[in-house]
Amino acid sequence: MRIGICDTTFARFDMAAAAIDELKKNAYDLKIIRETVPGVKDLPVTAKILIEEENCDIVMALGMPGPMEKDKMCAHEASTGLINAQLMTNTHILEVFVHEDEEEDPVELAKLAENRAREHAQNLIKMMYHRKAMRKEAGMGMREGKEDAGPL
Ligand code: RDL
Ligand code: RDL
Repeated sequence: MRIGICDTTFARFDMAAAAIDELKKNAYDLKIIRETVPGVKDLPVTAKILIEEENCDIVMALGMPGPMEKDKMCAHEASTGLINAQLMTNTHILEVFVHEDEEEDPVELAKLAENRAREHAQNLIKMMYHRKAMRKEAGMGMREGKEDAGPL
């Protein structure tokens, strides 16, 4: 399995390191190809290149939109680009974004970034290796990085 990881220098936490650590803990036969770009809007083409030129089976795109209105616009544009790249390549790109204003306290923001990266990495493992385990969680109100909402 070839797993692409793309992340940004804009982010204030090394989410890719957390994701890679979690992936390596949960699977042994994977090759990780990592690319770092300046910001979230640079992620879609990087993810597409990882799929088409580096033959990645799945990609994680990790980024941190800032707190300003223009940052949120950037994040939405990046998201749209990531969805387009998935549709163009018929390949999943897991978007792992942590908005800088999700937590006020930098310590809490770091914890959220670490946990969300790790939990999306666990999702990737389930999607690629244990599809039945993911199906078992259908409708369970799963969330990444914070506590699950849970089923109704
Ligand atoms: O292509 C170069 C940049 O335009 C690109 O890296 C942008 O994603 C950078 N960027 C912004 O220009 C911005 O206004 C980012 C943010 N906000 C942001 O909140 N988070 C980013 N990049 O990762
Ligand atoms: O690609 C991995 C995730 O980015 C993707 O599964 C998102 O759809 C997850 N997600 C959010 O990131 C979010 O901010 C979801 C919601 N909100 C939501 O409200 N409902 C979801 N997913 O099903």
